[in-house]
Amino acid sequence: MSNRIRLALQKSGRLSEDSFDLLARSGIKIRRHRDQLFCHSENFPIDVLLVRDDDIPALIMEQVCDFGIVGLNVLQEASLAQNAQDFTDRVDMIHKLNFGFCRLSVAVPRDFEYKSVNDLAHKSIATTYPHLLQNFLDKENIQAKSIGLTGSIEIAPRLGIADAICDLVSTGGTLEANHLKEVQTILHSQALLIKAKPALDRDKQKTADLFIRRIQGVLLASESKYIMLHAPKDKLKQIVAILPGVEHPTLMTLEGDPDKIGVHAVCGESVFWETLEALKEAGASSILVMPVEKMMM
Ligand code: PRT
Ligand code: ZN
Repeated sequence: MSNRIRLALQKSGRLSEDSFDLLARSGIKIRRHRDQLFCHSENFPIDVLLVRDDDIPALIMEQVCDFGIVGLNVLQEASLAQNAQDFTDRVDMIHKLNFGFCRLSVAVPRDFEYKSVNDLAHKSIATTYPHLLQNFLDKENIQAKSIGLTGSIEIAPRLGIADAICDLVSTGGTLEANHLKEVQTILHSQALLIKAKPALDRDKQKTADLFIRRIQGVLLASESKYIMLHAPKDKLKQIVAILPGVEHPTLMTLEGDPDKIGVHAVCGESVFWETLEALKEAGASSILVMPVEKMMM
């Protein structure tokens, strides 16, 4: 019985590079060839299927692949397009991945006088996300016409095809260039690691657990910082309380300086300049903050 698991990734697009980068940071080497749909890792029992992002939820649902990386926007649209219960029975969301950030928003021409969502009543809205849009309109109790388009949504109002659009936005540059303004956010999205829910056989499950631990380790490490400082003994409690996300710091005696103590800790949250200033204010000195490369709890 093979212990190899199969991962579906976007072949080429906004999620591809970050997805491969995440695998590389997890120590998983993948040799990619141009135009190849299937590639293998030499140092981890994983095979990668390269597809369009829209196909990834179905590949997981049908257990063609064990894992996938896809935007929440695509996942939720797919879920609403199916029987939602059936979908949640078959697809598990494992982790947010901290890349592919965007939002699904309604935008209208700049001269459209928009005061509230009620202004969308009886309007036509062009989108590639008809289910997410309809779900939003239903919740808001708005009757509007959804027009399904597959690309270049942002030019629909200028062509007279629709009054408004519902599309992904990240910087807002595309809306700006097309004289549109964002008026309503429907969904905040980022890339997710998803998994087929049904149980795997024992050997594959071992690989799957190892894979998830690797990904978690990378995410944990990228959010964490290692901090070292010297603290006056009588200020120790106060200084440790300032360290973000630290429960059990390591304390060390300092040779030749009996009034101070060395503090080493992994901060599970961001360490800002303001944190360093607060530490200094509280009496800390020789403060050093370093990135964490790998982590396993
Ligand atoms: O060929 P395939 O189907 O795989 O790719 P695709 O063209 O459908 O998707 P792709 O590569 O454009 O996006 C893949 C995923 O990246 C999306 O499903 C989102 O989860 C995520 N993502 C993040 C984005 C954006 N940011 C984004 N800005 N997807 C699309 N856009 C587009 C948006 O549609 C609009 O045209 O970028 C434009 C707006 O960008 P700004 O920066 O001008 O606001
Ligand atoms: Zn797509």
